[in-house]
Amino acid sequence: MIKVITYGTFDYLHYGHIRLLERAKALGDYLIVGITSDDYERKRGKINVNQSLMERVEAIKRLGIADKIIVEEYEGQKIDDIKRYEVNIFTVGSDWVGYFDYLSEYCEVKYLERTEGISSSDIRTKKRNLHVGIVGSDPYLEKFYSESQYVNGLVIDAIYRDGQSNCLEEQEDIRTFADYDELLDNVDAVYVHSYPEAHYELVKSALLKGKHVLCEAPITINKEEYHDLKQTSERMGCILMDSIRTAFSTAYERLLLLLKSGIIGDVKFVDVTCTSLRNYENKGDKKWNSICAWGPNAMLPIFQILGTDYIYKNAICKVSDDDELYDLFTKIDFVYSDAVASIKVGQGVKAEGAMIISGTKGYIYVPAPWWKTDYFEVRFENPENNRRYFYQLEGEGIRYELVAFRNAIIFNKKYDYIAPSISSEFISVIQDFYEKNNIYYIV
Ligand code: C2G
Repeated sequence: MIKVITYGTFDYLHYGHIRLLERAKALGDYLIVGITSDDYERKRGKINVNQSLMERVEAIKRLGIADKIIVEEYEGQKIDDIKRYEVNIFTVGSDWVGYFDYLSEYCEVKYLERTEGISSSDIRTKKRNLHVGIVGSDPYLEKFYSESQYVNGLVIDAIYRDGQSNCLEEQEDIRTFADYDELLDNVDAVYVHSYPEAHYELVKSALLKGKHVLCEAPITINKEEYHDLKQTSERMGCILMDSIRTAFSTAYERLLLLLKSGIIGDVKFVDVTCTSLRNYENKGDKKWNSICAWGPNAMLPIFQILGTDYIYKNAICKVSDDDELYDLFTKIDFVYSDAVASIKVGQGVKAEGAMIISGTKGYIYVPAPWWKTDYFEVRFENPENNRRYFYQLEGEGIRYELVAFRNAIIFNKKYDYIAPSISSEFISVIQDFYEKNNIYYIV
């Protein structure tokens, strides 16, 4: 018996895949098909796969060509599989010529002509190419736009600048709109950066026109306005999503899962610091103060780990001399019935941007800049038991955030990376800052 093995993603199975599988089967008597797991896809940079592993397995199963289906989960697994299943021939399409020559040490390697004119990414893009507009003037939008190039099925092709910068001006495929309503008439969705005080009106206008919204957190600086926007998004059947890249980083997601497994026991203390020295080149532009620029990101792990039912908070702010609503630095302690948490955020002060989560059995240390980390350590009293975790994070998590936004729109997924109750609590804390409720000011 001649055993043949081949691997693939097989997203939206098409005739290019089927022709490959038919020719692979014809090379021998028994065909093993390895389908890449969702996790391994993301690890190897394929972030646009729309169908789940099970959907892709089912599609291959229904073809009836494969004698055995396996899941490819890690780098190097092909060698293990070839040995384990005593494979005679490895085959793959010609777009991979040369890439798998190393396998010839274990079996024959054959590259089969790729079928031209069809690909999963074309199918994904044709299925739905969302036109997205961006609102704002911050230099960050350059990075946001470049990251969007990695995402199938979504194109940023419109901008409304609300400040004095000329960001993205050199991008020919981005149309500049002087009127926000006109931009909304030409897109399916918007990414609102702008600045916090302007968010409510910008988001409301978009939702009322049936546009989906990804908004740089905080979505508003007033709890009642936030609930109004959430109700409007429900009524209009639109997605309203917080933009906090950390929520879409694999390392951060896995850290939360490890905590839930009890790896460090009961969490008793969470200490989070986020700072960056921002100088505003365009003086006319509205500024993001510290509590808005970093507050949601810093509060995210605290509310996701300990919840939002803290007994009280103690906030200390150092505001700038010429603008009492611009906090250079804010420290907030959240006191729970059986735990305490602390955030330190600053746009005018530099500190070590680490996160430490302390438990009754050990603690988790996330080095700076924790908010875009690909690495963390679980540490115990006996250092020999310490564990280190690494998860690739491309582009600070922006592309994963855009994939989640696109999928939420296309598949009408209600899966909230950030629960509305948590968004609402960020905003409540920020509203207290603006309304000077229970805030101690260092003058
Ligand atoms: N293929 C093809 N013609 C196409 C598209 C794909 O022959 N028009 C082949 C690919 O060359 C590959 C298989 O079909 O052999 C599956 O393609 P994909 O699902 O795109 O996955 P890919 O990542 O290319 O698979 O580690 C090996 C890779 O997983 C190979």
